[in-house]
Amino acid sequence: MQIEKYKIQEFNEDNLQVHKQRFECIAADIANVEDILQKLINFQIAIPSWALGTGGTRFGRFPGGGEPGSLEEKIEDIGLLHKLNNSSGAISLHIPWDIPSNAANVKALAAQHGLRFDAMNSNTFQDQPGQKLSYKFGSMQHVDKAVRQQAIEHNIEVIKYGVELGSDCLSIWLADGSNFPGQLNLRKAFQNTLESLQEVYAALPDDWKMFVEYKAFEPNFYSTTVGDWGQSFLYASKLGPKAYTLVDLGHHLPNANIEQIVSLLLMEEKLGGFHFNDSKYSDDDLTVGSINPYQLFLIFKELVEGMDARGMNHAADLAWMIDASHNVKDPLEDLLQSIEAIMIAYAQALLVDGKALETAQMTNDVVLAQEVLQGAYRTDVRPLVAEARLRSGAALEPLQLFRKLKVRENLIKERGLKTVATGL
Ligand SMILES: [Mn+2]
Repeated sequence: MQIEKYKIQEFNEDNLQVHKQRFECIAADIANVEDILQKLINFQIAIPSWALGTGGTRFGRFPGGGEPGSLEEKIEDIGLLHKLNNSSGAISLHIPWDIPSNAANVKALAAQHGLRFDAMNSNTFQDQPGQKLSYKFGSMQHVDKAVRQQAIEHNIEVIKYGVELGSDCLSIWLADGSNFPGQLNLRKAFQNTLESLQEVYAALPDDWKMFVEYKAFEPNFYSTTVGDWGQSFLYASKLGPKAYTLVDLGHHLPNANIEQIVSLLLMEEKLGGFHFNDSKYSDDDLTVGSINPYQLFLIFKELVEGMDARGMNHAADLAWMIDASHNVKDPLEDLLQSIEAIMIAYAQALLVDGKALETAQMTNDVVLAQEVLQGAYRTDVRPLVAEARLRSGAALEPLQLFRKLKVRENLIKERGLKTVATGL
């Protein structure tokens, strides 16, 4: 399915008057509104190829219709999102779920939709058909060197696919760990993992980055070999300047202060990438901003402040990606909601009065510090985000237009009701 430009323009014209009133009302209070709008226009969030199909749990899966059955259809879906919001101009692939059979064609197709290839994701958390050795007891940590070697070679293969597609980073999440005390020698597991990562690191092209993602638990429930930011930071530090920590919002223990983690990683120049989602108990797959939007804002406030302190480009210097997979929502509608939540939190963070906050901090005025932060958080920035979309040719209200154009119904007509996205 294609969304013609004139349909977006028609929709925007119908909604323009109401939007303009709302926008002018908020813009009058913001001195640097043009600067903020440009930052919002520039900001792009990568969509992972596995978020386009209905997710499941270990209890079951209830697929929707019209899901993308091939890499080409996944690119088409992300192209639709990007057309609607102009904020999802990148795709993050997972190997082996999305092996490009013809990289040049795939790259050209993505370019037609205005998409580039963000981080490449390897997979040593499940066994593939025909795979020689099993990852049941881990991959890079495994007690058998041959299993470790297989995991290393897989990651090097992923880098090769990424080079062909124009990506420039490898994202590694390891399910490695143990389910019971005594199962693993924790020190040896760390050392084996480090040595394996070092071999992959050695195969990185000069201009590539490697992200080491951490996760507190699951699928292992006693120890995880890259379990928290401290362990990831340790690997990244030992590996070298091309290795960074990747923060996935849902991979922390309950009530962790993620904004502080982000702040310190940025300070140490070791924050590389970001996976957005939300979590209620200890899950990692809820829509970003759906449970705790204030935390998301506080994280963005640290990101903006920390990146500005180092003169970094918000849009280009960190890898931004959504990492969630749902079992009750239309995946495309969910992604539109996710992007909206991210843009709102980013816009609110850009509104924080840094000077006033610093003054409050330097005078220990705790009350004023809270007022400054919450003043930004409680501002309804939706008209700013909509204006940024309007100026870049996207839809004022992407979700509304998605429904108005009956995108899902059209995809079901094209692809059928019983398609299953690869990898899920
Ligand atoms: Mn993740």
